[in-house]
Amino acid sequence: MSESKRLDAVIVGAGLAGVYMLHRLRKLGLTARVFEAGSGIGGTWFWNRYPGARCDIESMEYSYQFSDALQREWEWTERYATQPEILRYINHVADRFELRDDIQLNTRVQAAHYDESDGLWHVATSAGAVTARFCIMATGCLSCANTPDFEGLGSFGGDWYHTGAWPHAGVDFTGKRVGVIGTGSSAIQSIPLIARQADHLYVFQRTPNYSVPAHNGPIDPEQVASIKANYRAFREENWTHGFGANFRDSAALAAEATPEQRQAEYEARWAAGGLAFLGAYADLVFDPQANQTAAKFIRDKIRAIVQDPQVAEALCPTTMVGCKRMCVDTGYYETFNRSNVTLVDVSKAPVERITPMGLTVDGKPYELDIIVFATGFDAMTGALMRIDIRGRSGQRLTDKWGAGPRTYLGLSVAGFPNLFTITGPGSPSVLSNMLPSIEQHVNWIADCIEHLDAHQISAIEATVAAEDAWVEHVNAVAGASIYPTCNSWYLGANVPGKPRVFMPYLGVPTYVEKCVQVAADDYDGFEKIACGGSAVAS
Ligand code: N01
Repeated sequence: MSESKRLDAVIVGAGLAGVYMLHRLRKLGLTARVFEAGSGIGGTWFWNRYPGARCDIESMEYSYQFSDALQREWEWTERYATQPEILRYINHVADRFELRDDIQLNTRVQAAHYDESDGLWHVATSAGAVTARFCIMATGCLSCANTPDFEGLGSFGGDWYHTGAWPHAGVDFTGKRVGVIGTGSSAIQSIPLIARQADHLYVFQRTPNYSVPAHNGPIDPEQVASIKANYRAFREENWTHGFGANFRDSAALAAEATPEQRQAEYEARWAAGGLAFLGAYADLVFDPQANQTAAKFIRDKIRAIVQDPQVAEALCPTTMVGCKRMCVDTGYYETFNRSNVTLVDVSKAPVERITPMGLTVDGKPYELDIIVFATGFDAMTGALMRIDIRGRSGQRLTDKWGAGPRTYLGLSVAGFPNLFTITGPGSPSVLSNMLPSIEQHVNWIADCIEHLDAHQISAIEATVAAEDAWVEHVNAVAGASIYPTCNSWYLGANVPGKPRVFMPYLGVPTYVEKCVQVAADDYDGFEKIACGGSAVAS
């Protein structure tokens, strides 16, 4: 690409966010190009190909709604779609809306610098430079794999993989001694399948997680027909829920229910399966005592499933339910009844080092042929911070966010004009059904750009005051909940040295209302620069 290539917008990342952003900008008549580091589109669903990878939001909800024809015609096969099926879906969308011409694969965006003299973003990629008025980060919340810096990794004589960068050819575990490090969602999905193949599986667990059964299966055609007959209403109803998904939220409080009522409610939700378990009572994520009623219920389930009492106890979390993201599994706890599976507690004595033969914990060697790092991501900020992003006066995003991310609405950063972050920190993002949240952000950004052009405004940027107030609000809302009570990736606690700041915004409906109001109030909290350079009075 030549130095002079000039676009209206650069979009970074060709996952579900980047693909739809391109579609919206094309409809506005803008020249836009998506740059994607991978060799295919799909983002999360391109990279996370580990065994058992599937979405834990139900298929009928985890799909685009911008095209009624698309949502009526696409047929999901299972209650929870597998990674290959979702990847096929994204590719179908790219073909159906003829988006591929403007998606450049195998191209990593390395830097994006705002030049105040020309009001443009100067973007450096691994395939050359480009300039654009808008720079839109569709980089994903969980796209920067975190492989802890274990001593001796380079000396390991076997093979190792990270769940978030899985080989396309797959991995054959047959007859192998396998170690999985981590027990988050990726591990909990992959462990039952790896255990079926491996000669022996060692699970190295630092913190146990709560998981509820998926009860996955073929999608119910009658349910599909009934949703499709009134898809819009189904979406609208789901969007009124706190997590923006159909968790069958109850208004009842666990604190006010009798033990018998709670037991019946939790049993019914356990039997139905899925994350809707958290919708059982309205106070579960706000009242620690209420939360512990759900925690005890799940611990009792674990003790009933896992035959070895010591292993069962080690698998029982002591944290609040939901403060680390809840998991949804198929046969996870049952897997620990297999004779070829060993749980190794690394909470007190960590994995000391990787050796040529495997790894050691507390002086004890474990011989392994394959190590699977299910160790998660530098969430929400990692993918942005590894790009050299500089705003006004050359300010680096890494400096601005040195003590934690600061945004207005998770969409805009003061000092970085015409830079947008899709599902950025400070927005519901990972505390919501990601796909509708992506669509909401893409629509907001596209509408904003349309507004700017209709009013001869060349640039828009969050004010410091609006950003400060928003960051304070995000923290205040989180502080009133159980979320900051454990070492989760929501807080950045999984990455050594990362500032502990609660990053997502809790509460889809309040958030969406705020975004609508901001736009209706002539982009309240934003500074606008008229074409020609002067500030536009608000
Ligand atoms: O990552 P995680 P993930 N030594 O961060 C452990 C989404 N997702 O890839 O808890 C030993 O949750 C770490 O231990 P601890 C979903 O939002 C969705 O599983 O920090 N262990 C933890 O157990 C999810 O939440 C889907 O003490 C170490 C694990 O590694 C998010 O992605 C599927 C360690 C990391 O768990 C991330 O999930 C998959 C160390 N040095 C993922 N470092 C679905 O939709 C880390 N750990 C289904």
